[in-house]
Amino acid sequence: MQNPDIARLFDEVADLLEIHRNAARTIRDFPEPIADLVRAGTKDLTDIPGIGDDLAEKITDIVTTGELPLRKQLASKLPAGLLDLLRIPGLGPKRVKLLYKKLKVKSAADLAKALEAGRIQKLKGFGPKMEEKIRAGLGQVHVGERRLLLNEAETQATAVLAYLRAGGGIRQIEVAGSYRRRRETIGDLDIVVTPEEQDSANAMDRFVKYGDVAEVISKGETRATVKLRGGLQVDLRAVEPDAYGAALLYFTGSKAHNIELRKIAQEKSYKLNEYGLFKGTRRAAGKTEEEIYGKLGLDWIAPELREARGEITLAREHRLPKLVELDDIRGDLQMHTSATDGKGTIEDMAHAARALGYQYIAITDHSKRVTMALGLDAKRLRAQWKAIDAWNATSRGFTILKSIELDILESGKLDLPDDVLAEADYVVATIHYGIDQSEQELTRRLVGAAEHPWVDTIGHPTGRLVGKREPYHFDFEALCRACAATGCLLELNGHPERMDLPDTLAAAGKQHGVRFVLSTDSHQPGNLPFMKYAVYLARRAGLEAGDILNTRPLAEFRKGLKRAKP
Ligand code: DGT
Ligand code: CA
Ligand code: CA
Ligand code: ZN
Repeated sequence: MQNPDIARLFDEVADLLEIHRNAARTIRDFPEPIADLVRAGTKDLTDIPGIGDDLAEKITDIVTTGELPLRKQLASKLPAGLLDLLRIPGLGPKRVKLLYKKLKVKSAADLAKALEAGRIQKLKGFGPKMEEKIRAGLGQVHVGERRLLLNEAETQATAVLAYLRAGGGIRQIEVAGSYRRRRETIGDLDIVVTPEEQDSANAMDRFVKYGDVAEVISKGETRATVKLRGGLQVDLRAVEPDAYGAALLYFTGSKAHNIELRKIAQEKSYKLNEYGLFKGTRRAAGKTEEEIYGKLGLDWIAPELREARGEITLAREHRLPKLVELDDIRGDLQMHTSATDGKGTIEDMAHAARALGYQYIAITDHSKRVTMALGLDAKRLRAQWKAIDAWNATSRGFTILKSIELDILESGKLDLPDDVLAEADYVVATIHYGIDQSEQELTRRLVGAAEHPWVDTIGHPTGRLVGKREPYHFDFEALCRACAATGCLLELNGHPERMDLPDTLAAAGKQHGVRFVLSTDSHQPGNLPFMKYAVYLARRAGLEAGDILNTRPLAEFRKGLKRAKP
């Protein structure tokens, strides 16, 4: 046996494991709880595209035993802390392995010690810049405390709520906390319930028997806390109907918002807590949030705005924005097809978008620089546009916009020539490469693209990946000024892994007079409902329908694009 033969076996193991990465995606994107299908036994899992016999068997194992033997076997060969290290931005499998082999770094704590002692930068292939990055990464990632993405939390919350409701005896129930504020990550779920007839003990009993509970942390008459199998903590608190609004308000937070409210209450010689708004011992309000805000002289504030960023002043002056809603959205402006790294045809995407009630979509496959995704060159792009023309010619009341997710190259040049871009209906320009360039270079690339006559929108403008990669360093104000001056739009990418622009930057963009589009960055038809996350993001930024161009009917949308301007 020759070296290449031995090597090939390792390559194959790596490839076979990579298949599990695809399986993870398929399962994550699957619209129904797969565990229910396994338990019901009515559906053959291998009917699901991307799931074969082997994966079906593994999924069944996981659902029935809670563990995957293959994972256990692989994990048993390495210290448990290594998986935590992989979550630190800047550290991939290669670097983690080096740290382990050379410095015996087995955990985040070991890594911090090695940084302290200056041993990291002496390691071959690391250097001071890398050390800096790892230090920053260690600071952001609270190792051991994994925050869920909003869509993951939503899956868990929906299932728990359905379970509790099915038990009956519930008058009102809602998930409060960061989940209700629609933050992009969720630490734990805080559920507030009003049982019928003061029957809170029953609700607690049922709660701790929920099938996915791994551990009951505490259980009393009116509150209980459990940890689910995946590690998510869920708190349930039962309150009487007269305190429901007060409890919901308190547990929705944010803490900073609550503190401001309590101060206002004190100024009006009230006391505000989770049981109500009190004057002495008399409860002046508590049943609903509206009446509590009202007694404090405030309009009701949407949970997405409760971050103590000026919303209370606006509520007092009756100047709160009329936040955009999902129903306002008439089209989706970023999605991929099987021509590049997506999993549906143009027709599949259009069909699914139409079912959501949209009037238009843009098909934005990658341009050629993104070789990993088989990005389109001018020839393939024009062929795709021809197919789109043909499709549009036969469809009524729905339009596919000819578009492209155009790479802004490392040099600042665009990935396709102007004559091609001029033929598009809509162009969204994005950065995927050279993200470690200097602040000046990145700013120049983004501003240059925003000023280009055929670029309508800057897509996922900061490049952040939630919990994995911080926004890259560039002058966001400069980009906003360029967008405001040229009419270039900024995208709010609602893909739960991106959520880009972040809410605070979107709010800052609005102050600069920038307008936005909302998109999902869908990679298959089943991703199109991600639009709600883009809407949540926009709402957290205080955006109204008028700030967002794809709330407009198609003709107005087209007129609002930079390319339509004289
Ligand atoms: P998370 O779970 O980390 O994503 O964020 P939250 O906002 O859900 O925070 P959590 O679960 O610790 O608490 C839920 C809400 O309860 C929080 O948003 C406000 C309220 N709360 C918790 N602790 C305090 C506190 O010490 N003071 C006040 N005023 N409110 C609190
Ligand atoms: Ca929480
Ligand atoms: Ca909590
Ligand atoms: Zn992209």
